[in-house]
Amino acid sequence: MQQDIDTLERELTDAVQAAADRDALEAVRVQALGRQGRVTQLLKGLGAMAPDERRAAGQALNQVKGRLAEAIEVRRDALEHLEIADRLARESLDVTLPIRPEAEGRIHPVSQVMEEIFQICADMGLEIAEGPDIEDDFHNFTALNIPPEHPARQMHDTFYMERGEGEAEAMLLRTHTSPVQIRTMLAGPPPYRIVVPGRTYRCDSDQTHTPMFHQLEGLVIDEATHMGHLKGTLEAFCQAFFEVDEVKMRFRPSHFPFTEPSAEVDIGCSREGGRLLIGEGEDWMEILGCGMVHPKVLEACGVDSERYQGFAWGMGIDRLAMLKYGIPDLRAFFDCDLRWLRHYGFVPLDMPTLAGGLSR
Ligand code: 2NL
Repeated sequence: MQQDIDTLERELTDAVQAAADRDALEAVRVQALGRQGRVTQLLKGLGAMAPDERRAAGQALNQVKGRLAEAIEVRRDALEHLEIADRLARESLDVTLPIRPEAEGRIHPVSQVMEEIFQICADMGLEIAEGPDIEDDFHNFTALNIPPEHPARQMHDTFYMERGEGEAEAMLLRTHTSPVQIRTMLAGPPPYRIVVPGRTYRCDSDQTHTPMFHQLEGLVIDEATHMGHLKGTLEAFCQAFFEVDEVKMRFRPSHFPFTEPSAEVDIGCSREGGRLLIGEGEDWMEILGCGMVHPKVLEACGVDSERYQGFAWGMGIDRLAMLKYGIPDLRAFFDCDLRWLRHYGFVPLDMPTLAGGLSR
């Protein structure tokens, strides 16, 4: 009996040492000490023995059981350490390797300029508002003091949708982003401080016009907002956008149905040596239109024009992108030509921030 027990202990101890991982070790433990295990079976067999034999064998078996349990415990610890050491070796990083190659994709100049404008406008406390591309006549024209017979409706070269069944009038593709300001004013009480970026559509196509283009408009309405605020806001905007300390500006009287008085804004520039320099010089370049919001527009939106007043402006984002980044042809903007995008596009991770520099 004693010899059998010795042999069993040696066999099982060897199996414990040979277990290559924790699953194998667990299998050995079940095989030795589990309910059907070999040591357990022997312990169960003690009852059939003579009392003397039983005591000796019982003692020996219990000692073997204790030593095996201990050996399993020790082996489990060792295996755990081995696994950790193995993972550390496998998962080590060589921090001296070069970073991944630069991303292939590029940010479109229109997206870049929009992002730059958002940074500037957010810093001025303006909120971004958006609305639908497909509009109705009221939001696109009537509420903006452009009545049905107004020549501006023709000037705008509007794309009309087909009139749907049961619809009193045809829907249209918005010709400017102003309907979003109308919707904002109709949705709640003043004050309003918003900028509205988005796609706009006019049936027009040549070197400086595409049927779809991008606009940004702004609207600031409060009780004491005046033309000085308009000039200051636009001057600060232009300095930030063109990233210059001083920018020469000129406000020329103009006319829009939705503002009174109205102005067009030119910035100083020079075109010496074929290079366009913005902010200074003897030439002028028109960049936006603006004015004090017409009382009729406020009233159409349920805003008391005796108490509230303010300014609005509008500018073409595509044109701003051309000016700032020296891109000559507007039509190439929407050709989806990857070679063009690689040349004029921006690296995705170089996002514009005021603190980091808009375009570096
Ligand atoms: C331009 C001129 C302008 C506005 C847009 C506006 C909007 C509302 C009320 C009053 Cl809801 N005005 N927008 C005002 C003046 C000029 O755009 O040349 N855009 C490219």
